[in-house]
Amino acid sequence: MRIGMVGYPSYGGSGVVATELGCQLARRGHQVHFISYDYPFRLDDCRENVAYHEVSVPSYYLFKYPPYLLSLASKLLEVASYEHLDVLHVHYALPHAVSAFLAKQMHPGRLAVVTTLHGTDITLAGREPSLAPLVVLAIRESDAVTAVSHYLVQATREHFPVERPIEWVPNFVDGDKYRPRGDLQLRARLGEPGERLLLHVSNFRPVKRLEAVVEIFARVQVRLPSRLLLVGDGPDCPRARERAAALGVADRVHFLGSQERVEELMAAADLFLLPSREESFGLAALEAMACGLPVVASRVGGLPEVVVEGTGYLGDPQDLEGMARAAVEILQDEDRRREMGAAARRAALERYAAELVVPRYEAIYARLAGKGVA
Ligand code: GMT
Repeated sequence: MRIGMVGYPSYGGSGVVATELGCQLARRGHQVHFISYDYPFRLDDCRENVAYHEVSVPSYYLFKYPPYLLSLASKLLEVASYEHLDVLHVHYALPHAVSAFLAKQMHPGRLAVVTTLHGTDITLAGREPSLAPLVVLAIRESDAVTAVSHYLVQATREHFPVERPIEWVPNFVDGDKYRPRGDLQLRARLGEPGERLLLHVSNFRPVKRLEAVVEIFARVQVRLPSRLLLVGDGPDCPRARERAAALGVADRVHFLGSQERVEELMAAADLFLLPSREESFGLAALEAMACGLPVVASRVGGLPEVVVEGTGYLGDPQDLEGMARAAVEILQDEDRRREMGAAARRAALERYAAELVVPRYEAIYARLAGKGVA
């Protein structure tokens, strides 16, 4: 099939899913057209059957704000028409699904639109009164709507009561790429022998509670020699640095910035921390699990669907001491930590392996094309 794939190109869960899904589909022989304002993060890993179409936004003296939503809509129309797309798959409701709706209105034939809801488009940004009606429009007018966890299906139904099915298609992980590696050289570069390595990967937004990550680590490192690796970047970076300094752990907290080969860092670490305030799924936790890491996280949103019994610990987001205690318990018994890590990989692949999930998207595309919507 010929598939248009729209997502945020930068560091962030929904963009990663869009790119990884496009690559998986391309490997399965589909023609995938990525459409965005920048070259998608992680797209370097796949080249065959893939094209990238850049959206440029005109500047004009009356445009105080660049009209990205409109430029994206025009680009979607162009790519859909000239590349004869069978389906357009947009990730994150705002503004992508709204642009897709406009493209569909302008398209001379029929253009099938699949919208995947990722989380904050429903739970945070999408609830802004100025934006909520557009989320309703996106949900109502897409030909298929999917959400990445049962929690998000439910949250969407509760907050946007639109009469239409919302299908559960969870996020997925490539178990060949995200796997335990035993890379002792990398491990030796990251910490001293005998030290435990705690890892957090995110876009450092307030919802991730980066300061809580540092606080948990500060409590762990007084009980066990350890280091904290922070991968990613975002607005909460300076505050986390300040917190680390205030807690006297700055020399043990390493800000590694955005990393292309995050799977290698995951495989070299011992435990993954994700004490988020809100998390519709927790893709980074899933990837860490596939690399054989136990996860200590908040019991919020869709995380209990991912971090299941025996693969880590889920605590009250406010109970940082509880999360620190759980991390120490896991880290101080290496046999138990390894067992949990192995269970985490098994759990990740049993439910969320790419081979299980990607065909579900293909089935949706085929269904829409078959219905004559495409
Ligand atoms: O919070 C992020 O990491 C960014 C955000 C996004 O849309 O880019 O992530 C959301 O989508 C991810 C992929 O489906 C989910 O794994 C994250 O749980 C979700 N984030 C939140 O719900 C806060």
